[in-house]
Amino acid sequence: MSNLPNIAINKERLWESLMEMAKIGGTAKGGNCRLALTDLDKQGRDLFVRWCTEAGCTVTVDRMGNIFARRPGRKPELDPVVTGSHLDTQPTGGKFDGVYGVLAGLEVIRTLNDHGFETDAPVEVSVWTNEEGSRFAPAMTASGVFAGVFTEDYAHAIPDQDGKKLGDELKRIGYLGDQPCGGRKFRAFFEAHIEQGPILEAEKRTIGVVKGAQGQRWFEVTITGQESHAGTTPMNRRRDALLGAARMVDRINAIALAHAPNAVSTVGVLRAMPGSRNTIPGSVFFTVDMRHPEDKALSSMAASLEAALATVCGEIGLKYECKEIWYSRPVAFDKDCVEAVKRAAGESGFENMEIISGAGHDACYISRVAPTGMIFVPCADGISHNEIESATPDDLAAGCNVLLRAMLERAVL
Ligand code: HGY
Ligand code: MN
Ligand code: MN
Repeated sequence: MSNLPNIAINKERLWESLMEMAKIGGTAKGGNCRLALTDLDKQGRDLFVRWCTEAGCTVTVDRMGNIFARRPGRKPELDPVVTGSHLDTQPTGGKFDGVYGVLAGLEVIRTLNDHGFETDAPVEVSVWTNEEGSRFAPAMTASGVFAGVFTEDYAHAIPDQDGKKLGDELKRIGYLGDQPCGGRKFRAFFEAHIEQGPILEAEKRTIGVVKGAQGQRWFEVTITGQESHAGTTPMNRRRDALLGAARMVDRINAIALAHAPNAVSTVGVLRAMPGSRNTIPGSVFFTVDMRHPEDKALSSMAASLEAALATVCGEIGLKYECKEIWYSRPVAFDKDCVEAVKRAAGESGFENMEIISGAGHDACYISRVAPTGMIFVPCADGISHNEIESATPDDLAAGCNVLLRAMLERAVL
């Protein structure tokens, strides 16, 4: 489109904003820990709101704590072109997962301001509450409420492991907004994010044109045996819940391998009770995260999990309870948005390739209620959800320039 301005973002300013935000919840190893709705999350949100207000945006907050910073366009009656991501992190997260998409959106606004460029449609940058699902499970909760996947009551009632409820924590940090969550149309939604995997780096591409994201199923399993004395209980009389859980960890790994090459499965949390070195564990709680790009394969993995639990617990005389707490189906993004990202990358001269996201993102749920696309940039060694997560200023700027172009294509009539 020839009527688009030939403007570029400010690479240094984007990097400085990322490093400034990274000071909030910064860890000794150079990562970030800003768990959802903690005081540190509040500090990150407050800094973002201050920056957006300084950039002349009107900021609103909805009842799930989602933040929307709006830059007016010539035609306020048009639905906004929206970008954004999340500010909450994993406990040992990095400086870029989520934050990059939020601050790339702010950089788009700052760049438009620098050039005094007025779009036709309004432009908004959003922050989605509890994308990670680490403190409050499941993930992508607030974008899920916005898309009508979860009710607000369900989301507000989610407890963390200390029993604190998501809705109460929203109120405590002052981000229980007055706007209803959802029911608002977007002209388009674009999310910029680090790939969090090794493909772009291995293929030496700067931009990932994200066609969609794989499906996920999350389970919580409790295996119950019998606590008894580690010294006096003969091996053939034990009902050792941790032995059952240990065998299940290996089986869960084998289920992914049996659905190769695209399946992945992870046991991320495992708690053995009572947790005393000379008492045989009577109960073990663990989480299961299973993912696959095809729904059928994901269902087959879930069925294999159930079968393995019955076999393993039968062998050792244990009981089990397996609860599926989340199912997020595989997602295909809007073809026009995918093409807009590809065009923007090509016209900007960046080596790019189509890719399916291994990670979940707020864009996955927003794609249910708005035309949605995503832009990936590489991260070093494909490492993420790790304090050493890193990306280069050049790649981050490239992704932000592609975001600017893709958004302008939708915001300028
Ligand atoms: O787990 C995920 O895919 C995302 O990082 N929340
Ligand atoms: Mn993320
Ligand atoms: Mn993440």
